[in-house]
Amino acid sequence: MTDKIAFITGATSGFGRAAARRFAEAGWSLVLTGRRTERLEALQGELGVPTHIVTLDVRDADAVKQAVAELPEPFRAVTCLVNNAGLALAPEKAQDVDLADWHTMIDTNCTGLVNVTHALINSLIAIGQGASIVNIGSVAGSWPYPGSHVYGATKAFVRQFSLSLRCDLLGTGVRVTDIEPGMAETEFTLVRTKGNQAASDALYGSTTPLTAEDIAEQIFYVATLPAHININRLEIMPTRQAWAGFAVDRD
Ligand code: NDP
Ligand code: 8X3
Repeated sequence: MTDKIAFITGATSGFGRAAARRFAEAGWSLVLTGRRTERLEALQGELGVPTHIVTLDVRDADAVKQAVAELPEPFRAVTCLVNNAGLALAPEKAQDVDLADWHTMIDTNCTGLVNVTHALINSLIAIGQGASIVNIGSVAGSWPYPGSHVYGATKAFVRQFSLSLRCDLLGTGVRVTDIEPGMAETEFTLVRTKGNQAASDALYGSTTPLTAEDIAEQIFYVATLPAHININRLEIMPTRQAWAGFAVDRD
């Protein structure tokens, strides 16, 4: 075991899986969670560092609490929590969505994230200097666009929760960062469109999106800075992405 342990939610795909590989490359021990057990097992098999896997739905507060309470002794002193598990659904306009999809985003991106934070916050404080919480927000938390509605709102929650946590954790040594990526090619759009591979390919095609590895590098960077440095927010876009102008309804 090393003295550095990262606890990563949503490690079965995208940013979370790439972050697991990045921390493993640097010799960190890992606690990896997600709902797809077979993917967690496959990742555990490839990493070559001490890795504890837990099949976990972050929406289930009791299961989250139990998973943390039952961490094997060598994995208990978590140094870095990466709150990455999340999703967007319902890319259509607000007036056309299923309410259940809004609830799923709030339950996962907001409630799930606070469930895991609450379960680990006191052990992170016990570590103190050098410990960190890295939350995965989004550009959607700051910049509105059609079809973002509740997704963007959940990421605004992640941003403000991150900043507010900084205030409460002042003096404990625990750092908090909100990483806010723009367009990145992962399974994100496949999930958002409920399995439409053509839509995902169209979004990421003919341009140069961020990769999961790009964001993993930033997660690792903020978690391994000298202990006296806290990056509060880190907004990252592909060079080939920017904002559109204001939309105007005309006669
Ligand atoms: P992926 O769909 O590739 O990965 C999402 C991960 O979240 C999966 O590992 C999934 O695991 C996990 N997850 C989803 N719901 C739950 C749940 N209820 N309980 C536990 N784990 C869950 O997408 P990304 O890697 O792109 O997304 C990671 C984060 O990055 C999300 O928070 C997303 O909002 C954010 N983001 C993504 C951007 C992008 O353009 N890709 C840009 C900005 C932010 P499993 O299904 O096995 O549970
Ligand atoms: C995901 C990035 O631009 O689809 O958070 O909202 S975007």
